[in-house]
Amino acid sequence: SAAARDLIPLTHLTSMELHRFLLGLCAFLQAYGSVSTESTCKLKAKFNLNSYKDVKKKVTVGGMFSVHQRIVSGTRNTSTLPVSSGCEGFNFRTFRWTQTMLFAIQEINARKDLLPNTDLGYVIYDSCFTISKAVEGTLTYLTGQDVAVPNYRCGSGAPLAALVGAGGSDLSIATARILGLYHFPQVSYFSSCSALQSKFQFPTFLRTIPNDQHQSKAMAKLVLHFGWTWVGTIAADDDYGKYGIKEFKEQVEEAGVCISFSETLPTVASPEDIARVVDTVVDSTAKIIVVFASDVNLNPLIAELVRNNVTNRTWIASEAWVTSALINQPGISSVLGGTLGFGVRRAEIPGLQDYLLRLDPYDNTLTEEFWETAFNCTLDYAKAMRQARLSSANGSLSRGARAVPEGLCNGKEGLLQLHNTYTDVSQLRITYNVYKAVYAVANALHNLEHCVVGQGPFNKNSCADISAFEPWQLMYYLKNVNFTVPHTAEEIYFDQGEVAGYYDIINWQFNDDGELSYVHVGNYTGKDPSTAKMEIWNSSIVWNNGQFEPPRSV
Ligand code: TCR
Repeated sequence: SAAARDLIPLTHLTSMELHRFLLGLCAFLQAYGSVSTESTCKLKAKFNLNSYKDVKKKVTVGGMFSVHQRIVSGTRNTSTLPVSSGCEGFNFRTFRWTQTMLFAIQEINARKDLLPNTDLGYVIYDSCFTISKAVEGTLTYLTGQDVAVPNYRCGSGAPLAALVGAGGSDLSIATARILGLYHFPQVSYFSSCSALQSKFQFPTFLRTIPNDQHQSKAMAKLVLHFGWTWVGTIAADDDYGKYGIKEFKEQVEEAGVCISFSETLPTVASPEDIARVVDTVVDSTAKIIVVFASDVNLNPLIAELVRNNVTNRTWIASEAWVTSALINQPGISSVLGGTLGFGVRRAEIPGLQDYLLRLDPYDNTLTEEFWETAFNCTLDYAKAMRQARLSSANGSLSRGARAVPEGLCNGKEGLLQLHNTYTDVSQLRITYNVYKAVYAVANALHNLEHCVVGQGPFNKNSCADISAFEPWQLMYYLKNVNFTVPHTAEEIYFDQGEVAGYYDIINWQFNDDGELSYVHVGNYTGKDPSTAKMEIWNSSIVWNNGQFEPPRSV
């Protein structure tokens, strides 16, 4: 119908359409009062209350992370006041990323040589892997209120610096459109989709994760390196998979490689979809299969391949599943041994693990939820009492059980012994991107603060004022930032908002007990594709079935 055709997803709007939409929304909200939002997903704005608090300037940095996996599907009741939906499914890995942002801010605030006269505060939103939540968070952030009204900010609060976020590319595409309208910089640590490279559509978007174009080129180079001429491809049915595999195909076809099959994996795959892909893989003579998909989408397929014992294939993994704990399940060794894949740069961040372990469970609602989920307990005495009463036979409890009801935790439980993804700092890749993103913002602010009067970059050589700058002024500094990351000495600068494409080449090697280790067998560096360099240590690679000779493609 016509009405259904008019419904365009927010991510598909052009900036102009979005601007009109937001102005309309703004007028509407102002005229009618607004929908109340329950801001459960927002971490409070915080500053270091140190002794300098009176002399130091303050700037707030925004962060957006998908700490929860989804929103709660509420009832669509239109007879009561609508509230913003809550989120569920706590994710320990993304929670580690939020804490890394706080760690970086703390580190920067303690430094005397970086932003010495300014204290960074933060406000963090949970985008819950959902576009509507990401948009809501962005509007709330821009307006500085719990209610999202664009173009309207009240309160004397510290100026906003930039948004670090928002998670996956679909979320960043939505938030970057809104932030772009207000010339507001966004630095992403996770959104790698090549669609985000358009400066026309996303003028204020920058990222510390390489554009996936580099990865597609790296995959193509790998295929050509081993002389494979007959390959199959599997891509997730989302922007990540579709753009990634499209560029890979363009690259290899140009070089004369033939594609045996190209399958897409639906995001919500039915058993029939999975069976179809398995059949394709089994029926094809291609022995090399390139997969561009996230671990969540790929997992059901892997399980089915294992069930059908589809061995003797070499898998080429994209960054989204190459070191995934989700894929690494018992029984995969015969299917996935010898996999080669690409991981974004890994780093050690000294002090981070200590910081993660020092987490105060009572700090805010997210830390509380983290603790209760991790230890499967409740921090709330009254709640524990209620539950204990409910589960006891006659509703009465012994004195001991009343003092410490079962299921109560005290916040002193040992985090390290838990072996939780949150405290696992062995593969800091995206975490390191978060760290770099915060440092990029801090360095840009530092340069803004240290602008020499009369030699500034703005109108009539003027400077911006750190306590009242405009977002576009910070954008100037972010675009031109050039710094070395502490501890790793990596040099970071943006070229059209992009960083250089660097990847570790990772080989999956299983020992006799079926334990998997990710062995670093090479590197790919591509500032621009023409000067791209791939280094690969052939002798360190163990191929599938434990062989040392590379497979042939047919
Ligand atoms: N950027 C992807 C999503 C993604 C992902 C992952 C998902 C990346 N790495 C690892 C799951 C696991 C890289 C995006 O949407 O831009």
